[in-house]
Formats: sequence, C-alpha cells, structure tokens
Amino acid sequence: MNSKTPEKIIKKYAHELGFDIIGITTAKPFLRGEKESIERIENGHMGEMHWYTIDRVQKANHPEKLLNDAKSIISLGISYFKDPNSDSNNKYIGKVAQYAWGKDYHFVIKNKLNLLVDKLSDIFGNNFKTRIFVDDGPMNDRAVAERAGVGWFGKNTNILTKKFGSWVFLSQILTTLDLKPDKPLKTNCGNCIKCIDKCPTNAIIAPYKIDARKCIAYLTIEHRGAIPIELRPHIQNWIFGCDICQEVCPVNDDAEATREDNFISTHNYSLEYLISLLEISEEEFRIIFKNSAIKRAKRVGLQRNICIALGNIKDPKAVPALAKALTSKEVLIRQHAAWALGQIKSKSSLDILIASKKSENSFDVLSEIELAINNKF
Ligand code: B12
Repeated sequence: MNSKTPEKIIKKYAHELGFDIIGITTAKPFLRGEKESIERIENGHMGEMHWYTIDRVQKANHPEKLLNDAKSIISLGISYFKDPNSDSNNKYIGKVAQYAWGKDYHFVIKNKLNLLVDKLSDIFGNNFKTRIFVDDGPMNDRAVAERAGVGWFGKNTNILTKKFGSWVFLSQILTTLDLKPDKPLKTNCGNCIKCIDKCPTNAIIAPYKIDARKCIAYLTIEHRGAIPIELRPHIQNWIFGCDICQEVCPVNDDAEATREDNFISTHNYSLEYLISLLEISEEEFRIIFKNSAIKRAKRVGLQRNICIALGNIKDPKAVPALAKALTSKEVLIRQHAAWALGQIKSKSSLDILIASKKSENSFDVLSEIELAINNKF
C-alpha cells in the first residue's frame, strides 16, 4: 500500500530517469547556510566570484523568495564517478576534475529534471508551480541535500553520500506541492581530517570552511587574473578543477560508478594535446568545448592553466609551444608562459626568456621574465 505514496512514485521515476539519490525537504529557510555564506563573502573567502553576492545568498537560503508559496524541495543526486584507473587508454597528463569529463552536466541534468516535472503533472494535475535548479541559479544545493537526507557535509564541504561518495551532482525541483519530507542523516566524518591534511594549498582552513582563494578548483575555473606565483607549483598538472579533497576521502573508496554515459570522458589530455590546446583560437575553443563544462574557464583561463601544468610537468618538448605563447596577445598568457619556461629551465628555455625581454612592453610580463630567468619561485 505504501509503495503508492506520491513521494515513492516520484522517487521511483527519478531513479528510472538516472538520478541515483533522491530526498525531499521543506522549503523552510537554511539559516546556517545564510550565516556561513555571508561570513565567507565578508571575510574575502569567496575571492573574486563577484556573482556570489549577498542578495544571491539571501535568495539561495530562503526558497520562498525563489518561488511564491513554495512548500517542498526535491533534492536529486546523480553520480559522475568513473574510476580513472579503470581505463588503461586514458593516459592523461593534464588533469581535469571528473565533474567536467564528458558532456556538460547542466544540459544532461536539466533534461532529466524537465521529464520529472512532467511526471509531477501526471500525478498531481496542473495546479502547482515548480522551478528547477542545476548549479545555475541561486540555491544552496548542499544545504538542501543535507536536510533532505541525500548526504552529509564532509569537512571538505562536499556532500558525501553512502553509495556514491561525494562524486555526485546536486540539483533540485522547488515546488508549491506539499510533499512529505525525509529526515537528515545522522552520519559525520568522525575524526578523519585527510582532506584537510592533503589539500596541497591548505584551502580547507578549518573543518567545513574553504578559502576559495587558495582552492585549485577556484583558481583554475573561476579566477580570471594571474594565479599567485607561490601557489603555481602546488597546482601540479590540474588544468581544470581539482579532485584531491575527494580522491583522499575514505568514504569515496568504494564509490559506485556512474550509470550515465554522458559523463564519461571523450578527451585524452596527453602532453601533445595540452601543447596543441595552447595554440587554439577563440573560435576553436568554442567548438571544442561547446558541450563541455570546461568552457567556464574561458580560452585564456584554460591556456593560463595549461602553462602552469606544463611548467610543473617540466618536459622540454613543451618549450616551442611556450615560446609561441610568450608572443601571445594576452598579457596573462605571456606571464604564465614565462613562468613555465623558467620552471623547465633548459638552455633553450632560458635563451628564449632572455631574448623576449627586448620586445616585451608589459611591466607585469617583464617582471615574470626576470623572476623566471633568475629562477625565483
Ligand atoms: C561557489 C561554488 C564553488 C566555489 C566555492 C566552494 C565552497 N566550498 O564554497 C569553488 C569554485 C571553490 C567550488 C569548487 C568545487 N565545487 Co562548487 N559550487 C559552488 C556553488 C555555486 C555555491 C557553493 C556555496 O554556496 N558556497 C558557500 C559556502 C558557505 O558553502 P559551503 O562551502 O557549501 O559551506 C557549507 C558548510 O560549510 C556547512 N557548514 C558550515 N559549518 C558547519 C558545521 C557543521 C558541523 C556542518 C555539518 C556543516 C557546516 O554550511 C555551509 C553553508 O551551507 C555550488 C552550487 C550551488 N548553487 O550551491 C557548487 C557546488 C557546491 N560545487 C560542486 C562541485 C562538484 C565542486 C568541486 C568538487 C569541483 C571540482 N572538482 O573542481 C569543487 C570542490 C571544492 C570544495 N571542497 O568545495 C557541487 C558539490 C556537490 C557535492 N557533492 O557536494 C555543487 C553543489 C554544484 C552542484 N550542483 O553539483 N565550488
């Protein structure tokens, strides 16, 4: 008899659509979420994410401001995990965070959410309103997931789930329907602080608190300017996002893999591919990354990140491409190319740096060249 409740029908259908974990909560405010988010902005911990405003935070934590008469939120988690070691052909040199492998999740998940909304109409008629969110609007995705029992907050601030670890995208349907809420889980990370210890830039400044300005994900995706020189070696070969705080998390050890083909990688970030990406135009970037979340970094941001990765990989094969990047129209790329050539530190990379001083007219690039020649940093 119980299997016929609307909540159970919704969950069953959502699962059939490909969602792995489904929970329901009320549309009441998220007061801790609001307080923490405002504190992070005021302390400068959100870096230069200017779109992350106090106004956005207030909406994100007061769902009734997002939809009049909102009563419930359906919180949905979908795994994107694919064990990088399971594919022997996938010999990547440049690392891309797993969430950005395969097709842009915004498209994939939005399609599924729309189908789920249609199903709600089948069950409840048309006398209700909904609004969907998939990391594209003001909604505190993690706070919703925690209260809906989808997972618990890890100390790295990610929502951890029992079966899929933290490798899940979160999305929501906010609705005026009055659905029966689930209960939050009682789990927590106990004494484990692996994510805090292993973050190469010490971005997790305390349990449940990230200083985005040090987070490799922020630096490689959201940050638009030069990457602080002292952080560059710690970025290693991450060219878009970072998974270290997830890779070291013991809850993720037995995570089940995704059942969504769209989230499986099609790119192989070999050294040759990285080198070729250094030379692409705006137009080529748009074509290559049209269906990928990587477009968020923009062409110049991605090429800046590739310079850093090549500087850390230190393979002299990258010198000719970096020499060309040192003549780019973009100051940002010239700066990071100079740094990378300094890290490679071969005879030819140093000769190129010295020769480039004659034609360089940007003060910022010249000072990077000087530092690179003298191998400071
Ligand atoms: C801004 C943002 C970022 C920023 C800032 C991240 C951050 N931690 O704040 C940057 C660019 C760094 C980032 C990085 C990543 N992000 Co992001 N990001 C967001 C976004 C848009 C907003 C998050 C936010 O509001 N942060 C502000 C702070 C205040 O929130 P918070 O860190 O979650 O803090 C909460 C906890 O600290 C908790 N808390 C505080 N004190 C205490 C005390 C206790 C005892 C407890 C239990 C909890 C607790 O309350 C706070 C507020 O809810 C969301 C999408 C969305 N609309 O929600 C995605 C989102 C959070 N990101 C996501 C992902 C996948 C990532 C990356 C893994 C991507 C990558 N591999 O490179 C990394 C992970 C880095 C990390 N450890 O956080 C997913 C997370 C999924 C999950 N399983 O949790 C989201 C939900 C997107 C999505 N819809 O799937 N991200």
